[in-house]
Amino acid sequence: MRSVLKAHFLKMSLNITSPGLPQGTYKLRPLRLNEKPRFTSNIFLVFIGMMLCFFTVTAEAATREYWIAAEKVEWNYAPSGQNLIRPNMGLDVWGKALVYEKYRYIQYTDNTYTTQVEQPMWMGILGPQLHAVEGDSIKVHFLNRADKPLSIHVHGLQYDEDNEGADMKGSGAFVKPGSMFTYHWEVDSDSAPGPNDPSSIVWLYHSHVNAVTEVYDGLIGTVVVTKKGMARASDDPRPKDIDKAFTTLFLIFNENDRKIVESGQNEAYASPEEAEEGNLKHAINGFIFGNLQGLEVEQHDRVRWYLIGLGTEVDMHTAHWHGQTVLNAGKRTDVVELLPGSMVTVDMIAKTPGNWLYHCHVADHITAGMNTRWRVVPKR
Ligand SMILES: [Cu+2]
Repeated sequence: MRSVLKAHFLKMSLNITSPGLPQGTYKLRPLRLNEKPRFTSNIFLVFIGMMLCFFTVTAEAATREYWIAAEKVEWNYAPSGQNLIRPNMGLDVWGKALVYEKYRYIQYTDNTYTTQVEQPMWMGILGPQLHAVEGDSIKVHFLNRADKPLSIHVHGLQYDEDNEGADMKGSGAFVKPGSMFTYHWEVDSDSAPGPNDPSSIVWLYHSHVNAVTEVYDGLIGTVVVTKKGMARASDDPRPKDIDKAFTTLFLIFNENDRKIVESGQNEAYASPEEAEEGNLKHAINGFIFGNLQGLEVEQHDRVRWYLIGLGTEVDMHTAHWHGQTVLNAGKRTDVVELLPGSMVTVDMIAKTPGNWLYHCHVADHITAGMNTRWRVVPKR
């Protein structure tokens, strides 16, 4: 992750907003009746006050800049080739084809689009997670390196029609192969955590030229907005009151009609019905049957989970943690409901060490592999 700040503003404001007055109590002296108010000095003080306000506001707002390309990739739903939850049951029909031709959003360090920003393993097929603090702006320089027009449509942030990335409104809604578009989004108080939210919340972004197809393509990512005053530092917009955060997407990727990469572990399907089912990948972050790895925390860590649901009418998911409860908008639970388009942020403090199941609680989805594990290790 890389974010660019208007550093010169920050520096200036830090100097000005640190008046260096000694600590103590200051009393305002009322004017005596016959005393003439000292307008010059009062106006000067008001001016200084306004300048302080102006620079304080400016200091808190940053422009976070990101470089993202859409690219065609080969995606493997179970890189281990195994059912890591119930090994003796195998991958069933869902293992007959594992590698498909897909698309992803990939983050680069700068406008040369040469050095990829590494993502943790557990993010899987998700595009980069963008971060901002309430009051910030986000600029995304989007390069379409794929073979069809694509876009980025963001949920929850503020934008004008040119930056909607959808509905055929301007060039940002239809970025042709080989072309670029820079999206400008504002992160105001209507995009920030509300009264019942924790210190940060998650928003979704996805391609929206043909939204249905492009979500199944894999063109999905997230934005996390931190409440004003809750960021770790001016150059680190992540919330300061948590130790670790994970983002998990519950989506049944419909791979019917998509190209199965021949080099994958594919076998012939026995029937069209079997093919139909086998091409429905019941995935968490694009992995099935425990192949999503790396959800690991230390005991007593304050952990935030950003949950996303997408898909169609079969995508009624219920994310369930073993070994732990979460706080969802002030309510205690260990199951969170997700419908297509859902964005939910919940918190836990990791309590009991163990290698715990984390799965969708819908019976059909358990059978089809929408499960993995999260691990709590003793404090090092
Ligand atoms: Cu489910």
